[in-house]
Amino acid sequence: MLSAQRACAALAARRLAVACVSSAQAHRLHIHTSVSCQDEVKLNAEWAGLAKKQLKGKNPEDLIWRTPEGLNIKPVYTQADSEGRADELPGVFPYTRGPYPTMYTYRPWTIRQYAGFSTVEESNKFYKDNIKGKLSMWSFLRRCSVGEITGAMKKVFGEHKASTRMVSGAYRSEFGEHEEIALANNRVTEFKRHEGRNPRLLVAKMGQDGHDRGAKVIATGFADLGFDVDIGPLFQTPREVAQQAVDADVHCVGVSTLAAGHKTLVPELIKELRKLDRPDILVICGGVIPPQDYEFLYQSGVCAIFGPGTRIPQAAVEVIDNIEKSLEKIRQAM
Ligand code: B12
Repeated sequence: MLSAQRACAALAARRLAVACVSSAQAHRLHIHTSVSCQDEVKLNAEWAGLAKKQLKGKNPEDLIWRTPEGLNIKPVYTQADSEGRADELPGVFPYTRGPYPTMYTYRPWTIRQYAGFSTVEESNKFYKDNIKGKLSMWSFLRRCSVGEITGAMKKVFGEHKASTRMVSGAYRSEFGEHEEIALANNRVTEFKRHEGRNPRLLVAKMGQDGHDRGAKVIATGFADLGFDVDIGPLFQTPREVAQQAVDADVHCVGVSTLAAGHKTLVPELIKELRKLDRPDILVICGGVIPPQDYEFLYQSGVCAIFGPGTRIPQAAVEVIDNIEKSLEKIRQAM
């Protein structure tokens, strides 16, 4: 992993000079003339000769990267690539270099702000530092994986810590008084009468999945219905989640998963709970999980799965059903 990170950083650094010079051209060429230039990818002959030598005979054309959108990204751009094309400026029609003349000079990107990760100021600082640290987006052009890039950036900037605050009452006040809510509430009250405490849920995010809205919505909604809810930080390992679940003595861990890590991380979590001698702690999943993976998760020990559009009161009742069934089984086995 460490060597992969180093390789990622080194590759990005090595390529930075070339990429920076060529990026504006690449951007223009590929966005502006996307389809027409698809099949005429010509490498600079002199560079190709040098590269071939350095690559010990391998074909430099193998370094042309075809993006998922079907664009060919060359390893090196020269002036010849912009021959016959207008020398465009940002803020000038057709705006291929941005709609405002100074947009990217003092406000590089605001993606992180858009994504709710930080303020505009923090986002810009992040990207400026990022570029200074030579761990920029160009790593993507070198086909580094998200994991490698994340690892390399983490070494320089530390890890993003998202707030795990819940907004109490927000769900209920939005939903209003409704039969479904009353039913779920009654079930929680009944549960407490029977078990001596509220049903307790740990909402967890594992791996590199930063989609935290669903987790927050679920945590807030379940808490409003009377559950005791713990919410874990982003980027936990299965072992950390299992430990937190055991420490908090929850009835159930609710994994929110939207970045395709479910088939690895969820079975791992179940294993860790067993290792900690708490196989009785239930595991449920929610988020964007392809339906064809549901059976795999059930076979791994997950007891319920909730996809996009989940109605929270119904999910809460289903979770209580599962917890009650499991507690009953344990009692019968004693
Ligand atoms: C917003 C969003 C983002 C934002 C996230 C901001 C944030 N702070 O959360 C940003 C822009 C950062 C982002 C980035 C990425 N995203 Co995105 N993103 C989305 C999007 C559009 C909406 C997700 C969302 O917030 N929904 C609203 C919440 C409330 O809904 P929900 O999470 O589904 O939760 C509901 C249910 O699923 C369920 N639920 C969820 N969790 C739990 C847990 C429990 C216990 C229970 C009971 C129920 C439950 O209940 C909730 C209420 O109904 C989805 C597409 C989509 N329509 O789902 C793509 C999507 C999730 N993203 C996707 C991808 C690929 C990415 C990136 C990898 C893109 C990239 N190449 O960089 C990155 C990953 C970054 C990372 N490290 O995770 C893919 C994932 C594909 C997959 N699963 O295989 C999706 C599905 C888009 C797509 N169709 O391709 N993304």
